[in-house]
Amino acid sequence: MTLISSAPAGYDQYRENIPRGVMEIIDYPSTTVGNSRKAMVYTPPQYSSTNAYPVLYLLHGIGGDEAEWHNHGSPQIILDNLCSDNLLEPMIVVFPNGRAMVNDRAEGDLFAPEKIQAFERFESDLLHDLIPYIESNYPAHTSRDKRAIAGLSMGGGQSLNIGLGNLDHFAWVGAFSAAPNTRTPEVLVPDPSEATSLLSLLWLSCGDQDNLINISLGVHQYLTQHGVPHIWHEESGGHDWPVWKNDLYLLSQRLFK
Ligand code: FER
Repeated sequence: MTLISSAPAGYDQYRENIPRGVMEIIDYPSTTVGNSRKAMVYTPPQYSSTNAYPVLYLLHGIGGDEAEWHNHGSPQIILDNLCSDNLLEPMIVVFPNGRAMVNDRAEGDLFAPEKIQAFERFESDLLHDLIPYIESNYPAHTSRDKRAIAGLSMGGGQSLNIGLGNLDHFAWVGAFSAAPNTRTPEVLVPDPSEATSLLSLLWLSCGDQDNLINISLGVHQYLTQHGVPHIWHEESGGHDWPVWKNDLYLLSQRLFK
């Protein structure tokens, strides 16, 4: 399926007098890395610990860390506005640090082999450390149909690798401008009929000026050939924040519905 749309003007602008969510920084113990790791967590407007919320894990790119979305993507404004317009299922959004190593800051040679490897290691940190922490410290639903994973570029590749590789954990998977860490389509989706029956949403998007677009196109073509329902959203733009913010706006309102 192809879908052409973009967010309306003002979608990422702070509005006065609407209920607001809260963005906070957490530390969680990681058995995978062997230390305490940081993440950011957004809880929605009118959040109450007596409710139960679905959770989106939203991942950053190779130049970022757990604060990248917060620093560049105005996610709390976008999500608060969507909530205020009744377009969003209230959800918790977790912004992890996808570089699972002791020094996980985005510094030095970002393409060094051990740093690229740390993006692979994150799968274990997410599944064994962060998700259990979130689900025991927040009023989070714990079933696969209430868990989503999405991300930009390096985090888009991670979302496909981890999400499609663990369909017992995730029913909702999204990749914005997926990077070369993306596994080949045959490895991502070895069993198209299983993926079709388990996925509630598979979202792929990329800017038409992005040098990495062939990676997304390759996955899109494979999915099309094998009859796996998905959304392919090619939009005008490059490897950049206007595209990713638009993608968050469009994807988030489809989740958990
Ligand atoms: C690469 C080009 C880009 C690559 C990763 C990226 C692992 C990631 C870009 C980003 O996250 O913005 O060759 O290899």
